[in-house]
Amino acid sequence: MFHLPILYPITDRQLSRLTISEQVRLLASSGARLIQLRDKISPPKQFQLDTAEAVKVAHEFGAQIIVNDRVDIAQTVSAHGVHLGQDDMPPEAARRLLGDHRLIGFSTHNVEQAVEAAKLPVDYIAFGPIFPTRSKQDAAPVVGLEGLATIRKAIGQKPLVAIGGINLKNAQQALKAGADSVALISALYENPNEIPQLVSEFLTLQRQG
Ligand code: 3NM
Repeated sequence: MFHLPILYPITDRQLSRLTISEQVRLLASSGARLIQLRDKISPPKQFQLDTAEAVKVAHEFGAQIIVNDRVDIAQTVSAHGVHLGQDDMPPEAARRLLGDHRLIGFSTHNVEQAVEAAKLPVDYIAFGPIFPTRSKQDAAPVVGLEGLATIRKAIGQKPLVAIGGINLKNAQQALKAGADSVALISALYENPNEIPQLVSEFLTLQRQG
């Protein structure tokens, strides 16, 4: 089974005011091992170019890259995998395209979706938003730490990422409630100079399971 690193940073061009590869360099050189490239604004051509560059940077540091939404882009840049939402290409179809050696992550927002996801050919399940978030425009209702604990029980051993409003103050609680990993956007990018320090602090968190 895929082993999720405890920290799962996601890029954000607006919040960080950095290019995708600048973000990846800062994150990977500070110890992040798995990074999701997310860019809801750039046209596909730009995202493709940025992603190709970011994959090269990640390789320098031995970090793995997951591409948000775009199975085709993940494939052409030989990313480690793709992260899909409920309205993206279904995971079974993505698995047929990507084969068994690439990672597929899948977003879920309630118990039904998570239980369904656990039966799909996905390597990890993301669940959220755990807390209120301003980084996703069409975020589902907040599920809370209780919701997270329920999902942990419902999906057995499947690798689980908590997402939405996670920061240094509440990350340990999310891990205690059963997450294997915490996904972060806004907690990382208030001040790009602080990214290395923040990554180090998040990396001191302890998995509970
Ligand atoms: N997905 P922040 S919440 C990208 O609930 C994303 O699936 C979510 O950003 C989900 O760490 C979210 O700034 C935004 O709250 C996470």
